[in-house]
Amino acid sequence: MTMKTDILNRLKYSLGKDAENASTYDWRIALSLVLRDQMVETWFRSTRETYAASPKRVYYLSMEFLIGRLIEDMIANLRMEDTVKTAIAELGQDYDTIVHDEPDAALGNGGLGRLAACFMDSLATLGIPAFGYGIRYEHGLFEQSFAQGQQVEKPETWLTQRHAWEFERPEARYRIGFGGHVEHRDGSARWHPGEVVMATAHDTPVVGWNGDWGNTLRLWSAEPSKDFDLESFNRGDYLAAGRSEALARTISRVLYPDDTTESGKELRLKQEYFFTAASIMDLLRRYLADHDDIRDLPDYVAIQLNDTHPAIAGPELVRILVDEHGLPMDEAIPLTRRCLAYTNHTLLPEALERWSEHLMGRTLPRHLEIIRAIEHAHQTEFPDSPRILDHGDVRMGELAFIMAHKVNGVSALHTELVKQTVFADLHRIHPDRIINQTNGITPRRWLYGCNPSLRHLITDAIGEGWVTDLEQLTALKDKRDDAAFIDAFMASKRENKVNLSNWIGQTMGVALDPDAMFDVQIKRIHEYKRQLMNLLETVALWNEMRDNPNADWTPRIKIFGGKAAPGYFVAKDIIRLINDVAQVINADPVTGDRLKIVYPPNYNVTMAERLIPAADLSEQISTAGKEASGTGNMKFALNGALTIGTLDGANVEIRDHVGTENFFLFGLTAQEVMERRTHHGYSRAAIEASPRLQRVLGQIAEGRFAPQDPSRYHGLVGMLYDHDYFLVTCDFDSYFDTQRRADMVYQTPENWAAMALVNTASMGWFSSDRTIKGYAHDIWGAKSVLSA
Ligand code: T68
Repeated sequence: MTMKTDILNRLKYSLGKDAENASTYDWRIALSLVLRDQMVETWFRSTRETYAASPKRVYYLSMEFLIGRLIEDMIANLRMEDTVKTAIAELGQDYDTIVHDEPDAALGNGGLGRLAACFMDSLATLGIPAFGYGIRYEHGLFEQSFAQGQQVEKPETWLTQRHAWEFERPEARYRIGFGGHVEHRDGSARWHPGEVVMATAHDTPVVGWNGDWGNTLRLWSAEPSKDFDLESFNRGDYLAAGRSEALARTISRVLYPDDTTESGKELRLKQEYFFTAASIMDLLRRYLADHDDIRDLPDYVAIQLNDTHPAIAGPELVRILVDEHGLPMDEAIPLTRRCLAYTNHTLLPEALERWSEHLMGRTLPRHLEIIRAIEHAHQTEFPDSPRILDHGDVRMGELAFIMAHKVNGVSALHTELVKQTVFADLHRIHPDRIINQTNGITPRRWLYGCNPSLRHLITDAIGEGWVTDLEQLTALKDKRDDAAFIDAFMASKRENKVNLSNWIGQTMGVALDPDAMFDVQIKRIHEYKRQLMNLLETVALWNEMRDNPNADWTPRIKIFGGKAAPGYFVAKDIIRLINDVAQVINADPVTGDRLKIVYPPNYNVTMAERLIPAADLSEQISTAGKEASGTGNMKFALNGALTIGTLDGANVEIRDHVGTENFFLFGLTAQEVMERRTHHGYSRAAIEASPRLQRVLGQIAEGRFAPQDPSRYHGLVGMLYDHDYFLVTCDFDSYFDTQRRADMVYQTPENWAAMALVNTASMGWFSSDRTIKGYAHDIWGAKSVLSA
């Protein structure tokens, strides 16, 4: 009753619309504002309790927060689903239409950004006082479409609509300096920046389960500083004034579509410093408001660096402590270290950030001096230490490591490899610093929200406690021999597959058989993730179906989703090849409904929420040793898909939890991969040993899938023969055979379903609540204020 009135009031007083001429957009914003009002109550209460308890606060610094839509999250966390649905129906509107009107907040590239979003959800649900700090990009990750099979990028424009969730905070504004010079006098230093940009805060409340606790996601946007502008303006140089204004705004204009390749752009360094400096000033202001001694900072402040992107936080905090609070350098460095911790997300050498000393000196002259001081102090204590400054570059990984009291990897295997490879020498010097925190996913979005049919089934069987205590899913293991439950479990999956088929039919015009195996690979397109191997296997299967059309083939729908970084040409070739092959195979009457490839464009969080609940088979097939963790792998298994995967990243731990008999394992191990690379001509040898693979590569090379342009894929095929760095060729046969094993199991649906159920039942440990408890205990020393 009041919900309905509240929505109408918001429509009238906040949007100036009446119900007669309100659009879907108007209804959505009105509803969002009503929900936001509800959250504010929680939020204020949490803030009051935090101030009263004066606990240690967590600050999660991340260049990326890949949030997706918020409306259903908010409705679920506030437990208002029934109320909202009733009100919307009474208002004569369609709930799904309104909910689906919200654009994704795509302020991230992939796993790293999505992890940050899951962590925010868990921090709020656990009642740990925390801020997420990042950048309010005007344009998030580009929009992808396909033209003749090729990826086309368009700017993404989520902010052209009103972002109903946020509060602008004009009072939280900071001056961020760049360039200029450093003045040294009487043993102290003063930085005089040559350029100043303003950082303005925009707050989105993040409310945990049941509305019990609310934290803040504070995103900074860049604006010109008034006085700076005025100077040129007063000189009558209006163009210069406009230029500096545009330059300032550029800093928060776009998200780098980087995903693991470093662009080395000056703007990127400026973005990193911009949001890090604003965040540090903000947290220091909060600290100093009720503490006198800056030396107690580590007792109240834990700063987590999500990868090296905010690693300039080390030198920045040291700078403030030394230049503004007068601490000696040898006190400021260890004090800073006690506040900072660093999460590593990759071993790929090309993804480890380095900045030239020249660029660093030009952009952040005082920070370069401090980095030299940090280097000097560390080198004095540990003469054999690897260097931060190396061949004229500042290595951000080494800087982050040396300035952090804990460094963590994101899966057990990844952490071991971090110790053995990228940071082997630093690990010898600091043997207690590297620890593991295996990634997790929030069950609120990745089961409760995205899979209503399974949610209801589970809650009817074991109650609702699993939503905040995911290990309770273990109770479902008792149901694996319960025929009625298995039937219901299969019916839930089928319902999701029918929904997905309808959507694919409507949006892509491809008809899918919901009884076929839905085999899904969704993630960024990258050579190490080996979408190419999946595609080659598809072509091989197609060949064999055509050779033997009357055999009892298990029907398959191969679903791909993902974007390639705009400058990553090999990845873009792979996208084009998938689309070319899809055209040929989907038109083949011999294979017909038994084999289809679909690649819906513009994969994002919302699409993942559609695809994951409908998946039977989850493709986690990276070259062992390359995927730091993966988190999609967890989402699929939680939603009852079986995994076909290598011993890489968190796959290893997923397999341990679900049982080796419920996981389709194939391929070389990380050790074997390293060893195989030392063999001369390993890929050519692998191809020669596999007639099946030879045939597929022959077809692609002779233009079977691009008849108008037969040489289109010569480069790609040639690469597999000559420098197949990611060992697609070496793992191909083992992958193909394992796929046929999956086919066999799928032929007996109850067996498949029982295995899938054990997967769901075994995934409790992969909740991001468990991950966050690990960080809180092992790294931050932070506690829940809720349970206190
Ligand atoms: C991912 N990294 C890992 N990076 O690849 C994945 N990089 O295995 C892991 O599960 C996930 O992090 C969470 O730990 C990324 O997503 C990026 O997106 C990225 C962005 C900019 C620069 C470098």
